[in-house]
Amino acid sequence: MTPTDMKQPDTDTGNLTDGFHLIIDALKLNDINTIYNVPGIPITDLGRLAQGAGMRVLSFRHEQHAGYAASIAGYLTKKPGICLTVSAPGFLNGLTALANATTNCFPMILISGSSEREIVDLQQGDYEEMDQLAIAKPLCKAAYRVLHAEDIGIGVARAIRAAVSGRPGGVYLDLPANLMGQVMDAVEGEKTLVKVIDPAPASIPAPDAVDRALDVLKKAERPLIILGKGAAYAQADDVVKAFVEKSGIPYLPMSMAKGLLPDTHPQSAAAARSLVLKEADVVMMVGARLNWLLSHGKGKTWGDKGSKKFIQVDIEATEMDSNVEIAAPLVGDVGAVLDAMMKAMGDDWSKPAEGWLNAVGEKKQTNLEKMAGRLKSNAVPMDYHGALGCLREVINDHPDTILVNEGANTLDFARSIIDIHRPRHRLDVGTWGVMGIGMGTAIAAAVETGQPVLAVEGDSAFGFSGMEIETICRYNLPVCVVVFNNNGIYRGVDVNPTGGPDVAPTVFVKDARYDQMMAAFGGVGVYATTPDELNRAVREAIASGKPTLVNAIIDEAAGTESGRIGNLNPQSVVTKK
Ligand code: OXT
Ligand code: ADP
Ligand code: MG
Repeated sequence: MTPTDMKQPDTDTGNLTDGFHLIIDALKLNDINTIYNVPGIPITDLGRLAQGAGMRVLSFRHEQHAGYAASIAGYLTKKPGICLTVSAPGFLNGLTALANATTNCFPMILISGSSEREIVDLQQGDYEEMDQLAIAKPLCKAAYRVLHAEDIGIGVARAIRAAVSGRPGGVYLDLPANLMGQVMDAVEGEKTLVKVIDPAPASIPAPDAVDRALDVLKKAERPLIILGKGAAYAQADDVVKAFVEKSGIPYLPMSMAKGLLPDTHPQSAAAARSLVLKEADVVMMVGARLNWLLSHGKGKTWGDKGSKKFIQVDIEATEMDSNVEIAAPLVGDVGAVLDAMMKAMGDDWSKPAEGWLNAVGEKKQTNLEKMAGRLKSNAVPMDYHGALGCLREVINDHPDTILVNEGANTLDFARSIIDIHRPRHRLDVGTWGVMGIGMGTAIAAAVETGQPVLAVEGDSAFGFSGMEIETICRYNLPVCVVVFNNNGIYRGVDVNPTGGPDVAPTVFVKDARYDQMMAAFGGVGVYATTPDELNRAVREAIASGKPTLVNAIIDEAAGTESGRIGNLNPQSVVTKK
């Protein structure tokens, strides 16, 4: 059915509207113009009518990827990304992405159609029966259900405000099937819509908190700034750069904060990570949490217990003291806080002592030199350094390209090897280290920014969302996927110790032709065995903007267990005879 031959609800008369139209009008009124979805009962017509009303409606092959796309759209735009699903199974497929959005502080709204309340609540076995609201609640920031057409405007407004205000996150909006068809007077309906005024009100730090933080920072002998993806999300790029440069303090970017200042910036301490974490005496966290990625702010990564003071800038007050004592909490928006700090610093701010800057510089130089030699590797089959060395040059030459990255070795090597030059140009597995974000993230990055996208994917990681390359081809998006094909998870060399017919649990089909998958959907598929072939294929993809998949053959023995986080694997101590 096309929008033209669909039964147009009585809105043709101009007097009536219905749930479908009110939902679309409520979103559009709030400048939300893109929906990431998988169609089906009861939301198929919602997608059709939304497209008919001028919205961009992108259909995926699986809701999880529509959800990841919506969440990254939210991260990139500061407006909630919308994922639309059918009831029970579709809703559950979208839920991983909703929970991931909440964990990563990305604003998104999962809108799911649902079955009839009267039947669900009596557990009478409705089509796709499930109490979706109850299931969503613990996994998101807020969850709402709308039962009456006249409440759609308020429901959408509440969802938007909950997603973007304060610490952003995932919101669930439950829309039962019979809501869509409810009819009401069009003029009255329009009056029920709500334009959300100032959805994320500015959050300004208290002046005494600024003075306290400045006091701590002034006394530092070996200060360090850590920039996290909250700082990138804030889109206060100029203020962040000005503050870092005025302070003269070395900074460490968390993975998705790379590019907030270009990775080539002289104050970047990325290549001196272990030294700065251990040696710094005052650490200023800016939109970053002291979670597992920072060893919870304690232990041997951080040197002697009690030897450090933390300043923390975060929009969420309860983040303070979550792992260690925060000597100077600065609760507020990154932009507002750093602006206030700069004003308070005045014109006579003294930069950190030479001794500290030199120590950081020397460590950095040693690591950069160590790396530089390995990046020239021309080994065939390729090792990670040889393959990533050439992708690093491609990004240096095309700094507007957005890098999407997942895998284990593929992730960890790419993070340190590929320099990022622009804010929000590196999107990855985030706080959970979740595999499967790849294609959804790449699609949303291309759709929301119009920039070329390079997705560097482990072969396992790619498999989680690989079918979405059809979506990439269908919408003709400028996405180049490079699959680092090492025949498995971490490595392709494990063997079944019993000698039985099954391969080891981490091993895939050898020499799989991922490139032919892309060709099957009309995209460009390239099989690359050398850094030269890889380099050429990716440059051509960026120049042409055509959907491309490069199957990059990597030495199956080159990786290590879990990349750089192998220490998190529990080890069996029992030897069975
Ligand atoms: O200072 P030192 O000397 O220590 O050196 C550091 C830096 O200073 C230096 N450095 C540099 N040197 C020179 N030049 C430059 N530019 C430079 N930059 C840095 O390098 C070192 C290291 O620096 P780094 O990387 O910054 O520091 P480090 O110590 O690594 O940082 C610690 C962490 C924790 C911050 C960092 O490691 C990190 O961010 N890690 C994230 C890890 C992560 O999230 N991993 C993904 C999960 S792994 C696992 O769970 C996987 N699964 C299971 C699974 C998952 N995840 N999800 C789902 C839904 N289901 C299952 C699976 C299935 S991975 C996986 C698939 C894997 O197989 P693939 O085929 O996809 O991938 P391959 O492994 O390639 O086969
Ligand atoms: P990373 O993984 O890069 O270290 P995290 O996701 O752990 O980053 O932390 C991001 C933090 O940024 C969260 O605690 C979140 O509350 C905070 N945050 C998000 N947006 C803002 C903002 N505009 N201003 C200040 N803090 C923010
Ligand atoms: Mg692999």
